[in-house]
Amino acid sequence: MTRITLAQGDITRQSVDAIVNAANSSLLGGGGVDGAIHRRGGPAILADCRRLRASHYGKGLPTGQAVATTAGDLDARWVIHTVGPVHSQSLDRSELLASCYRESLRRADELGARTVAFPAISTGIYGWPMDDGARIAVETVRDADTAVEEVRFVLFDEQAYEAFARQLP
Ligand code: AR6
Repeated sequence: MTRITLAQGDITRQSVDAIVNAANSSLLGGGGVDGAIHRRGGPAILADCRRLRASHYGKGLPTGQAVATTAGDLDARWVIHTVGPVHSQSLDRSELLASCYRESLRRADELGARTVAFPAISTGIYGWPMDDGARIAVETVRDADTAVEEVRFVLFDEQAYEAFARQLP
């Protein structure tokens, strides 16, 4: 059974085996969580990302997939980068958002990570409504077949924290 816990604050301050990054397919950095992770984690993360682009992911990491790098100077062993979908009013991209959580946990299992911190993927720059993003995140982790012992959702502000809290019993 995976324990789901919530924390409010900056995900780059967490001590866990793996920190999940809400990246973009370039894997070369950006704003939001991605910017914060590269800033605090230092250049080793970007160096690993560049190696991935030069080898397996020449065209970038597709939406809904996940890949791991070093965590550099963060208090974690790995960063798992995943690319959330941009929210759309006309298309239902929920399955791609669910896939981010599922694929990140699959990578965590490959690595042997037991504690994993997730941000609320796609709910920032990518525009996903927080309540729906929280529902998809919690349902997907609850249904996942994983050896991860703790999934910690790290929410930046109180509104996000409350949205996730409403999804838990
Ligand atoms: N710790 C925890 N949560 C955070 C932090 C932090 N340090 N910073 C922001 N959030 P976003 P996305 C929250 O925009 O929507 C980047 O440019 C934020 O309030 O980081 O998946 C990438 O390179 C929001 O609730 O990710 C992509 O281009 C959530 O984390 C694009 O943004 C996700 O916001 C990805 O957009």
